[in-house]
Amino acid sequence: MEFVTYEAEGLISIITINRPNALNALNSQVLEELDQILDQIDTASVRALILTGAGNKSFVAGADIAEMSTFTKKEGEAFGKRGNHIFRRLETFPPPVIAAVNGFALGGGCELCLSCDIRICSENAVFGQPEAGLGITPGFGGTQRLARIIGPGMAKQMIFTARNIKAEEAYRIGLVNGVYPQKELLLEAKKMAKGIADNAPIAVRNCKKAINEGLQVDMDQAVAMEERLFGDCFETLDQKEGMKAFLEKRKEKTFLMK
Ligand code: CO8
Repeated sequence: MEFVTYEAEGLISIITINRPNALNALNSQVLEELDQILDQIDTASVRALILTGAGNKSFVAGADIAEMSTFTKKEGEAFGKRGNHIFRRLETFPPPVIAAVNGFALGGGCELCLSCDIRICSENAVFGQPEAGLGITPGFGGTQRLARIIGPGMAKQMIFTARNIKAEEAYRIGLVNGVYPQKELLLEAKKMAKGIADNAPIAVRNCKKAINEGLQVDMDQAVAMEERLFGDCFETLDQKEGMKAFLEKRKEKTFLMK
């Protein structure tokens, strides 16, 4: 692939958007390659995924403005649909996804990190939804996910004003979980991924599902869903192993995803 790379490191995998000449902007080809990478990942052998951008300036500086500039209504809607489909795949991807935001996360780039489970960033990261200044709305889920993550008031402020915010502000409003020096960012993402990978994968995936799907329904339905996913874990070998290790006062555990 030309613009997206994939590396596996044990139970952790890293996807890198690699189009540095355009600050990793998302054109149709980048989106297609991202979709193909998700197809190719063997979810049985990956316990946590990290998504980042190549270089130390930009995570993703948005959807490709040059490509979008001549779109018709129909093409605009189709491009939005394509991006939404891929971002939704990422959001519902079975293993958790950590966005390691290493610079600009603007427009579609901000939306890309919003579709990940967890966001951490480098000190030079900049977040924003500049679309209103370009004469469009966010089109890869930004109006929906930003409001759910940082609340509608702050999301509306960011989207209506099209003002970019720096890492510290992103941290203060809960858009990212941590801010690190650029050279430590990937290391921190890997540490977090390892912390996830050490736990029982069926349980972790059920937690992801319970949180994501529970937020879309009322509390009665949400707790009923949690009960099912909780019940699902019993009789797995990993539940036996996790509880046995506790009772035996044993720190080392082997989770087989069975
Ligand atoms: N699209 C295309 N090319 C880009 C983009 C982009 N989003 N961002 C940067 N580039 C290119 C520049 O054109 C430039 O190319 P060249 O060297 O050939 O001129 C190269 O990357 C380097 O960029 P700059 O020279 O501008 O670098 P600076 O350090 O001066 O500035 C900025 C960095 C501030 C990030 C600046 O590049 C910028 O403002 N970029 C655009 C950011 C933006 O507005 N992003 C939002 C785009 S809209 C969007 O994402 C909508 C998503 C939903 C789509 C739904 C479809 C229906």
